Amino acid sequence: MTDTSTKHDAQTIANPVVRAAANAAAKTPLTLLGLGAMGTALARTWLAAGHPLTVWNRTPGKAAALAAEGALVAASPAEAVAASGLIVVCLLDHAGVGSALEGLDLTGKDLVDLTTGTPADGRARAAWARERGARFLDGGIMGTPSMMGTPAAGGYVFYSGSPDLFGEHRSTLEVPAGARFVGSDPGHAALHDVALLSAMTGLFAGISHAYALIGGEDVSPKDLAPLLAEWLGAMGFFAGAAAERLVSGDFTSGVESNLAMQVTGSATLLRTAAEQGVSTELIGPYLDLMRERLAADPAAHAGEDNAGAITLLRR
Ligand code: FVH
Repeated sequence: MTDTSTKHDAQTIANPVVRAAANAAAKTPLTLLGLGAMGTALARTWLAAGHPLTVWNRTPGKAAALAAEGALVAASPAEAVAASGLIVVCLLDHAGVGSALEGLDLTGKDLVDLTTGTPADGRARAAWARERGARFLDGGIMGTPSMMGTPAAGGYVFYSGSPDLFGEHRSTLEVPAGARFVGSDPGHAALHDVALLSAMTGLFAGISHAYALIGGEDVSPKDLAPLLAEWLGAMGFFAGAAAERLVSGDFTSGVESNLAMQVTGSATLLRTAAEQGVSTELIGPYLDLMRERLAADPAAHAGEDNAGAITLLRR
């Protein structure tokens, strides 16, 4: 029996015109609502990869450049949603998504919301989409617009919700940045996103405090910068070490830097801030939490790792 598929593949590979047509045909058409900084960056990656793309933005002028690059511009959210089976939304906030999609027919559509929101926002949008006959994925973008379409930059997107939608559209969703599926609970993409953004906020707070400390001295921020980056990288071990302790419930075995020592040492951080005329508003709350943990039961907690203080935060 003749293997026609092999013959066809050979023809396709040999003929660039046939190959281009086959590539375009293989690209999933999609619609993108929202052409802010992030939406525009996402759009460019799908256009560059050859995906037929329909776009809509509340302020129409922002679509002009993308139209010149090959995007179809829809005049309304309804027209945009009708154009494709896969709808990606990247607007400022959850409320904006609600108003843009209000009253639209989503029957049989695949809706992917990349707008930053809370876990509750993701779950509410999933239920809302299900009621309207759509499959749903929530996404949390870990990256900035300039990282989209640049794999070496390390950006990626957390996804959660419909595993079927994710499986079917994974290759399209991976065009702008890597895709990490974190489960069928539609709240979990936002949970992972916000957990990492919250940790980043603490990191930025610490770096800000460090720069303020050297502010009045003959020490350049440029000289401190590599030292900060190196030290924070070395201290990144705390993420894994704290996870081990939280899972085992053991905060005392093998402790090298015990809580009593750290609470005493924190006075030095506070006195240095006072000497340098720097507010402790950024680092103070974490030092207070360690003190609270020690004060609750000094005999039990003095020898602990400071991961024990994490247990106080769920109030
Ligand atoms: N930019 C970043 O660094 C990041 C990084 C990681 C994730 N985010 C999130 O992405 C969402 C969009 O962010 P963005 O950077 O595109 O934001 P803007 O440039 O401010 O554009 C906002 C777009 O949202 C449209 N919009 C706002 N409100 C409404 C509404 N009520 N109805 C319809 N559209 C709305 C806005 O339209 P316009 O002002 O141009 O008319 C823009 O298209 C966001 O969740 C980030 O947290 C960004």
